[in-house]
Amino acid sequence: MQDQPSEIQAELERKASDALSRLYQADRGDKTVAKAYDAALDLHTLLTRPIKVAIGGEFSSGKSTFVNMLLGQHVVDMQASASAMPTVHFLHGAKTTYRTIGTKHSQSIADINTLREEDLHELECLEVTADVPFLKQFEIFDTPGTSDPSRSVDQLLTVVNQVDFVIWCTNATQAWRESERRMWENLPFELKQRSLLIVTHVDLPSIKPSLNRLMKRIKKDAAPLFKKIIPMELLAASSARDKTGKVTDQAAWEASGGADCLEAMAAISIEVRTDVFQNAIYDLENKIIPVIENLKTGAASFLSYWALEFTTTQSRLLDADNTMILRAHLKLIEGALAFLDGNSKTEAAEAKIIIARLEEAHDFIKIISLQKITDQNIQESCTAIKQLDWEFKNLTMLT
Ligand SMILES: Nc1nc2c(ncn2[C@@H]2O[C@H](COP(=O)(O)OP(=O)(O)OP(=O)(O)O)[C@@H](O)[C@H]2O)c(=O)[nH]1
Ligand SMILES: [Mg+2]
Repeated sequence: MQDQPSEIQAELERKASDALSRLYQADRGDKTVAKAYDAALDLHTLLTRPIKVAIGGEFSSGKSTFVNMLLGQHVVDMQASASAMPTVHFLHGAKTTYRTIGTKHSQSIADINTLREEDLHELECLEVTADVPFLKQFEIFDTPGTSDPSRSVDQLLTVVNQVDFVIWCTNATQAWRESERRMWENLPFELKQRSLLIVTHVDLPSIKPSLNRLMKRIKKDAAPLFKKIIPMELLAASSARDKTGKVTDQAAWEASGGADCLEAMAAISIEVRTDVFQNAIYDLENKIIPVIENLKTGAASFLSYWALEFTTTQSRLLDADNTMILRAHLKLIEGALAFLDGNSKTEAAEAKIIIARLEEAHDFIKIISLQKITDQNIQESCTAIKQLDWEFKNLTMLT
């Protein structure tokens, strides 16, 4: 049976992760290893990055309501009028932060309500990070209304080059107007083929009785221009899930179009990634795995690894405090042991001696770290590390 794209994705992700940890422990002072490590890192990022989606549509078509529905909460609570808002770029972060991106400079903002409307007008974008699970999968660009005359350049056109697909919101009360069709015409063909058309406000009493007829008309005009067209009751979809995105009212979630919409977004996200599979497989087979299979073993590669890590640690510790010094020394030794574990397949005689010395020094520093920390025992730890370095540089004397 043919593997599903989601299974291929999981398998590639696992292989990229494995390769990354093997190469991380290897001697990255070696140019071939460093190159393979960078390739594995790029590959891992490519396979796991969030899919980027822009939300477009005319003035007041429900774009921001749709974004809040996806996020499960209002992340941007502003007093400024909607027409003054620039594009808002939502991405995942450990906490909520705001950053204004202007044509000339960017800056972090503690309280977005200190931004005046004229400041907002000058911005290219307002970047918002939030700890919302949905944002780990999708980055969102909420663009301001495209027929808003106060904005000279259509904001959607400025972000389309950065996104994987677009979700266009059209208001059911005047759905899929000629002005929308003309705007949509300007977008790249491939992007449109992956994009969704969301018909909002279908819960309104003026729309509900004739919804079937309306959808038939929209499908006739717009079906060839989108991947899928989905009618949505945005307010009902918002209240059908909790803050974490968990569905609390399944019937309402399905009836509102929320379930269809998220399913379609997940399918597009797989499709976008499928496009990188072939390159990913090629990179793994040609640039990464052969390097891993040829990783050098024994003392020579260890000594080059140690020299790099020792110098880096020493320079990092120049202004460090005492507890940091002890922790860094232990980490240096633990890293060296992990390196040998991953690379000394042949159990070279030197490797045995090196491992014994590393373990001895580790025990010694560990004991110090459990005592009351004084300048004197920090000094002893430094001496032990320097002694190790001297011994490794003069390894032939040891063997
Ligand atoms: N009844 C109903 N109201 C909706 C729906 N979607 C949005 N609204 C309302 O429509 C109004 C405009 O929605 P917004 O989300 O601000 O529209 P927008 O496209 O972001 O507007 P701009 O950014 O100013 O272009 C708000 O009052 C929403 O509450 C819907 O599906 N049903
Ligand atoms: Mg809006």
